[in-house]
Amino acid sequence: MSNPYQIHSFPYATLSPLMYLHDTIVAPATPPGVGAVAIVRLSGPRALAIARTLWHPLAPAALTAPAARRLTLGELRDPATGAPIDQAMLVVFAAPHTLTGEDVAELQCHGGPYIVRRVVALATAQGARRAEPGEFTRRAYLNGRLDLTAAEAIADLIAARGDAALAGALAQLSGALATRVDRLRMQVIAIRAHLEVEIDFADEDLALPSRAEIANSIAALAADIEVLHASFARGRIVREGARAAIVGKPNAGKSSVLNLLLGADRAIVTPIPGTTRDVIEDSVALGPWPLVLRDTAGLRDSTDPVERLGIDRARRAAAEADLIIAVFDASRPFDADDAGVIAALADRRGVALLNKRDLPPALSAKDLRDRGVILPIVELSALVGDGVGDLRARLEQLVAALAGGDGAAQESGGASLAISRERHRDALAAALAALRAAHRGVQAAMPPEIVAVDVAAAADALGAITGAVETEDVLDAVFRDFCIGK
Ligand SMILES: Nc1nc2c(ncn2[C@@H]2O[C@H](COP(=O)(O)OP(=O)(O)OP(=O)(O)O)[C@@H](O)[C@H]2O)c(=O)[nH]1
Ligand SMILES: [Mg+2]
Repeated sequence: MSNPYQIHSFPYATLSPLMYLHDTIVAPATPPGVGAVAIVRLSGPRALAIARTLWHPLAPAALTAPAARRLTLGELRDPATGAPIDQAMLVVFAAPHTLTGEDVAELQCHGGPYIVRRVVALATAQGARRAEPGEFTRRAYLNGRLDLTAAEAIADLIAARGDAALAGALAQLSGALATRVDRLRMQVIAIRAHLEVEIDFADEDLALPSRAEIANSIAALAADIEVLHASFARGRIVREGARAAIVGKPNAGKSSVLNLLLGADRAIVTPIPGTTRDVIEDSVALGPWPLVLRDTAGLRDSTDPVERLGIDRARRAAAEADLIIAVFDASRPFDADDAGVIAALADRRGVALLNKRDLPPALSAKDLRDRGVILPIVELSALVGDGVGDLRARLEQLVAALAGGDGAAQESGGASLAISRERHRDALAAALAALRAAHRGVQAAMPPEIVAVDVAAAADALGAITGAVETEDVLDAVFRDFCIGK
């Protein structure tokens, strides 16, 4: 598909030198450690020249200029001493159709940390500068190779922990979000254009849209933005996974349930009530989604100051969770601590577990229902591992519903596109606030100049999402989390 961001130009002549240095950067593109191959990447006007001072073709001298986009085998040597360092492939890409929009050279050497350090040091000795985290992608953005949502999608692809996150990141990389946001922004700009005409030709007899028409189009646009804004809850779950807090009274088997779901001995399990103090977090794949599980301290009235701190953390984890896994001990009669757990479940999604069903029963599903539990109830034995299939299936259904994978989102007409970053959510919220102010202005018959200010603010807020409107702090926020060499 065509890249809608080709229409925006990023004239670096107008950027401050701090934002864009025309130098050549170098960094390993592969992670630190031992591997079959390590890639050292150079980008900038001297990328090819610097690579060629280090790398010499092994084939006959005719091959002195390696063909663009072709891997060529050669030898890396220290230019100062001529000492050989490694055999390596070189591939060069000539600007502008490259990763960064600049000349790019990649040296594929053997994957030893020492070799990589040597190659990077030799490149810097030849005048390259070590890249900042995310600097390659930042250059790609500044050169108009990708918009900010695509840059973020690359980070999301790398961080993806399941098929759903991968699919979401790929859709965003191919421009789904950028196209949607850009269309909204064009509509805002069209409204602004109407207002400008009204300002400029106030005295002329032109067929301008009426106030009511403008108010209606602002309201319709705000409704569309609201839909995208509201998709954050779904999108975050697709990208990061849903968060589940495992809560219950002490000794109910919470840590055993965590270990069972993880298939690993992650949390300490003992017969002593009050074993878990801190929140213990780990994630498990449920179909295409990751589920982040948090095991917590047992909820009860305690006088032990350390345990009380743990219980505070448990309550916080429960408040932050998308889902609650409430664990009850089926081998013990219902007590005040269980009642306290049920009180914490009001209006929450999740599942109630009747654990320890391998023991003689003292508490039934009906007892829990009678005490006001409305969550689905799963009976299991975390010790024996019996019932875990039911639990996983239940949890997967719940996560699917939260992530909009239950078909509801698709039915509502393409609304399955979801934002997954707070940056996007906050920008949409700013656009909404500005449009609402504009709407109030139109209804209060404010002069078009005043309304136009709010409409322009809405367009800018939307433009910040893709980078069509850029500020230094937005760029810093986007690229801060990238790794070196990306
Ligand atoms: N028989 C039986 N024992 C279980 C089962 N699940 C857990 N237990 C035992 O119950 C005790 C407490 O288990 P934990 O998983 O530590 O319980 P917890 O809820 O994390 O307890 P705290 O961290 O103290 O709040 C341990 O001795 C477990 O082996 C079960 O399904 N059946
Ligand atoms: Mg525990």
